[in-house]
Amino acid sequence: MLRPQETSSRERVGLNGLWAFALDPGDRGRAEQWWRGPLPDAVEMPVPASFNDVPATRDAHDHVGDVWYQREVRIPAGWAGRRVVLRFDAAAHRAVVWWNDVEVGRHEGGYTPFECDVTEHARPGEIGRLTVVVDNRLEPSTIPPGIVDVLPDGRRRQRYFHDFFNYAGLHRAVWLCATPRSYVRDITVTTEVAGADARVHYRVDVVAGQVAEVVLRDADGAERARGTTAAGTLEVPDATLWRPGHGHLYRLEVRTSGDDADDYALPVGIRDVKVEGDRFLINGEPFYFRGFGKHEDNPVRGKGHDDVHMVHDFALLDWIGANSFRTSHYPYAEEVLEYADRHGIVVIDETPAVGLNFEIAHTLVPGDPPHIWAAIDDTTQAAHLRAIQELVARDKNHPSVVMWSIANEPDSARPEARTYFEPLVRAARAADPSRPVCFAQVQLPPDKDVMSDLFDVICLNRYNGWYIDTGDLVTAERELEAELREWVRLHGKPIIVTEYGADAIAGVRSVAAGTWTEDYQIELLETFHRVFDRVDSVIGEHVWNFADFATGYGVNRADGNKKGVFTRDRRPKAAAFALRRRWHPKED
Ligand code: BDP
Repeated sequence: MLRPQETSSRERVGLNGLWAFALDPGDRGRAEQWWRGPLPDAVEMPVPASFNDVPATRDAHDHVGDVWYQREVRIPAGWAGRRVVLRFDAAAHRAVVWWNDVEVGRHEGGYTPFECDVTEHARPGEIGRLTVVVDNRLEPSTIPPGIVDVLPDGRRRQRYFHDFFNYAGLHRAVWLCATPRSYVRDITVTTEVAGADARVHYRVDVVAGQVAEVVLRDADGAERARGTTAAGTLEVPDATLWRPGHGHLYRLEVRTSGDDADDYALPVGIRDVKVEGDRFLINGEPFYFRGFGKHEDNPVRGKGHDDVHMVHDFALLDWIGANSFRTSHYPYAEEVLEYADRHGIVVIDETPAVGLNFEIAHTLVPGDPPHIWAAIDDTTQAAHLRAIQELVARDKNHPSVVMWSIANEPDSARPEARTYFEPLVRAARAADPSRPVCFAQVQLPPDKDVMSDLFDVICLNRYNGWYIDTGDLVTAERELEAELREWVRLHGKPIIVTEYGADAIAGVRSVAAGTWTEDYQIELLETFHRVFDRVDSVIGEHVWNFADFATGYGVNRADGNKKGVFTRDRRPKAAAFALRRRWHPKED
């Protein structure tokens, strides 16, 4: 699905700002048809933002179920005869949308966009009432999965098996867009590097019309290649490549034919990605991943996208010398990928399939969650498949995205895991044959894992010295090295350690380096680094985590997860300086 754009044929109006908002703990809204009039007892809620922490009440923070958003929208008078759609960049996790009294769309999956076509309902020049109900419940059949318990007093309690807070709501931008009736629905671009030259393969999907021309321009606007068909290959002699640290972008301008022609411009980075033996090649050059698993997480706004925080995070990545990150554990806002494209930051793009793991479920939630492979069924797998397809459909054209991670820490030891994942890996490859596919593997010895051979790169989340051999970095170093060498022996594939780290409370220091201190965090990272430097097949290190982040309640979490090398408000812990010395060896 293409991002909304302003072009000669397209307009977009941002619907961000303050909306009317109501929690619906008693499930009254759907029964009473709240979309038919003003929301009862509404408060004001900023969009985009996760709703949970804005009102400063426990009820909002812990709410489980529906919340309602509403605002008035004027359709510009000049939009007569145009196709008009509402575009939600995300609604976590399930949404239904009404324009006045008419339902115009619904979507499940909290981190991918959807459109509602209101052409037939919205009259140019008139004001309409836009109502959205967003349900934040996670069930065994959703991605990510969860369980909702109904307590004896009638309240609901949400359990989930992932270690970040279940922020929800309209936490990304909402748009009102106009296109011609005949319009460009989708563009797919893949690029191939051949020596100094390159090929740009493209495919344009037009609704009720035809492609007139496709023009590839360089950053200075100069035309580099041209086509006149809906699909084809553009030859680009002496191409300037997109590469890590250099986000060079071309523009693919697509125009349709006819009086009411559409026009769309897609940024294109020319690069190719391959796995060869135990190397990860970008444009034929071995690439070493330095960076983090991140989260979209900030005080008050939760997962609400914000350009200020985004640009600041990228500035800190630059300061520390990171060249890459993983969108753990869900697709991030499209603005983030566009920024990474422009600045040459490499991204491992992850689906929201996190928490498909019984062992971890046990440590994260009170009570006894059902065995994961018993609770998870074809419906979950179908939701997971949709999550993969929607991720690829949204992000396939971003040069920064070099690999798909289709899950984080699923239980990969039981035979059911292989049966469940095999078709999903096939589907990911079918959706995008141009990128490697991986999953982030939970701490599990290589001989116990039943599915890593299906994937291109071995991605390991390792907590030696933290969850395992806590406090004993001598054993951690020995065991980690032995394990990595076993992975090399069994698979011969490149290895990225996609998570390693220790919780550290900022300001807690110790000469004896106890757990939870800033000093132990550094020692643990350095222990891992010594091992990485000895094992040649390790081609990447992603520290867990970039910054401290909010989690659900838990006795092993102190106001959230503290494995950040920055605090939640982005102040560096001592580990940040240590990483900077490793990743920027020539600077102080
Ligand atoms: C890993 C998870 C990550 C957690 C991390 C931790 O992938 O989401 O936050 O452990 O426990 O298991 O800090």
